[in-house]
Amino acid sequence: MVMKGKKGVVLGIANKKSIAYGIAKACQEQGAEMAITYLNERFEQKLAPIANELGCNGKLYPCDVSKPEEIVALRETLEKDFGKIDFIVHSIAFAPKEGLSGRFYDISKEAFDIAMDISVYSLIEIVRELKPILSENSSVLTLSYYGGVKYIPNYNLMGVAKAALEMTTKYLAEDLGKDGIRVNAISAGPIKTLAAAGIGDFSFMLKWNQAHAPLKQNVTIEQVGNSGMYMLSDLSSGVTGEIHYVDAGFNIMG
Ligand code: 0WD
Repeated sequence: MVMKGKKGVVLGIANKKSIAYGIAKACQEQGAEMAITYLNERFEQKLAPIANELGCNGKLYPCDVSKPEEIVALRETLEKDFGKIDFIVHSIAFAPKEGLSGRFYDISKEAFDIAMDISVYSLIEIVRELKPILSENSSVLTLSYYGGVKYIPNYNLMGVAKAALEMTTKYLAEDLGKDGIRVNAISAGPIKTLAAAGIGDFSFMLKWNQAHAPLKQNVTIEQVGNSGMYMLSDLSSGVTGEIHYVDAGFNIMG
């Protein structure tokens, strides 16, 4: 029970296929206590049974990261519930559809700003707002993808956002290390989720990854969940600023 006594918050569960659900489940199985958040009322009802299953005990809160006041409200609620928390999972990304297929040079400034705001800036804002309630031995985890390092067909705008997110992880790790806060990212292989459905020809990405990855498989949310749990636990106490690949080895291939 490596997460026994750990308390935290998980942002980015849309349903039971979400990567964040895999991470939350692994943490719960290892003894963690947590709150989870939902984007808007459309997700609230769907998430109620999931929150129950994860043992959240009613700790299911709204948090649309594009609304700063909802992040502030989340801190106040978490402080009442837990006092201090030990981990944050940021498993959130969004880009308007026009940024996820077609010609890259057609991307509008508006789409670019939205993608960077929700997928990158939100990590900085969440960490800053929740910092007063982060314990001195806490861990923050975000989710990236290889399309932020190399060209991947149709990943387009999200590739630029993931590149920014990976550097944000490193600069945050340096800045917060002195406060005992670790910040890491998992770069997961492609997984069929709601967010993935927005990416043009995603099924080709899955086939390509499976065919070319050393392990000849696509990863599951259980595999990403277990690695995420390690990053949030004291087992990884010497690790920060790391982009850890959980992709069946795909990234090593030439
Ligand atoms: O292949 C994949 N699925 C991979 C995903 C490979 C590698 C990385 N990732 C990343 C994604 O880019 C994202 O950062 O993992 C993270 C989680 O994505 P997911 O689990 O694939 O997708 P999903 O289950 O859809 O959860 C992402 C959620 C949103 O779901 P929808 O489908 O409604 O966009 O992010 C949340 C929302 O629940 N989200 C927000 N949460 C708060 N405020 C916001 C927002 N403004 N926008 C989206």
